[in-house]
Amino acid sequence: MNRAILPAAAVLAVTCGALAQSGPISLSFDEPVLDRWMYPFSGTPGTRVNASTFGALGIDGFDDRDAQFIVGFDTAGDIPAGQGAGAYRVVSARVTAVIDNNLQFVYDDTQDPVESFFDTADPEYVEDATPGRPLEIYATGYRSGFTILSWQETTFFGGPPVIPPAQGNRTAYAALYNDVDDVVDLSNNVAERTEVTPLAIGQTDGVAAGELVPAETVFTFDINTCATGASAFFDASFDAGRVNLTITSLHSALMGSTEFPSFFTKENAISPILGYAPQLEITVIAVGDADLTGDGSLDLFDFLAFQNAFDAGEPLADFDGNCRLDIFDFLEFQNAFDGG
Ligand SMILES: [Ca+2]
Ligand SMILES: [Ca+2]
Ligand SMILES: [Ca+2]
Ligand SMILES: [Ca+2]
Repeated sequence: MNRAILPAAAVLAVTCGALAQSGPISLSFDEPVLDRWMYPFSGTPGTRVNASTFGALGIDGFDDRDAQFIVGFDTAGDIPAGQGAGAYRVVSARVTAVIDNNLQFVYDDTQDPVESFFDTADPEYVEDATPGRPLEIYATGYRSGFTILSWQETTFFGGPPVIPPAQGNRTAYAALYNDVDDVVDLSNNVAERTEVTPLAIGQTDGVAAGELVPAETVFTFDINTCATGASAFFDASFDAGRVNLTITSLHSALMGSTEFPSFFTKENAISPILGYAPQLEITVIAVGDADLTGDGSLDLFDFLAFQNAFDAGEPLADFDGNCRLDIFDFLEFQNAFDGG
């Protein structure tokens, strides 16, 4: 199929003059607009200089994902907000976060099955086959009337708990977006015995899997834009003009254990100097925009860019946004091109 594209391109190559849309939009944020250690007993919500993530499994009154780390970035200045769902598709998205504690936890670069977090006496318990626990990143959801925009890093932790002192009540949480307005709290997925799929597992080149992680290790979360719920989450986020993501992990903090990750926040004095605040790089393109070269005109080079992206298996070529690359993407691209 790929070879057939070029002759078609030659036939269709025309220059349509200036376009309203601008091709791929690539953004790079050196720090978040908000970052929050989302933990019930933080005395300084939103302004702490670090944020840890850990679990509290099997303890009534506490969410399984007890300490979460929410990082938010304003996109409204670059990706026009208020366009509704389905206006943009994400080509790539990467969050980085830097560890601020030293040699406290072991690097695990793959997901662990939910059954590995069950009580060892549970009939469905399975042993964790990989040393350590992964760092995960999820979409963010809200309750108590808060929204993507109204929730702030200094917002109070929660309303009346389902189980005191703090279970099931956080105002913002790791979430699955079944739809833009159908959002599920994943903070208790182990108790609910539900397997969940993060948008990404944190990766690093600085440490081998199974080794202890030193301070200043950079973790990269390359977001799977085809993960369940990802597109609905980004639809809601771009419409609001802000992308809030939640880093969590299920390391144990029982019996005084400190064997869990802690991250630099933007408030840390070192963060602006060394670039240790959480960061986001993201590239999106308006749905139906055929100006893949982003030069404001449609011509042969857009066809070449499409073909190159298609051959490389890149999401840029997934023109109908269904997470498969096939002839229909070419047809959609050609229609968009013909439509100017
Ligand atoms: Ca903060
Ligand atoms: Ca593991
Ligand atoms: Ca172009
Ligand atoms: Ca497709």
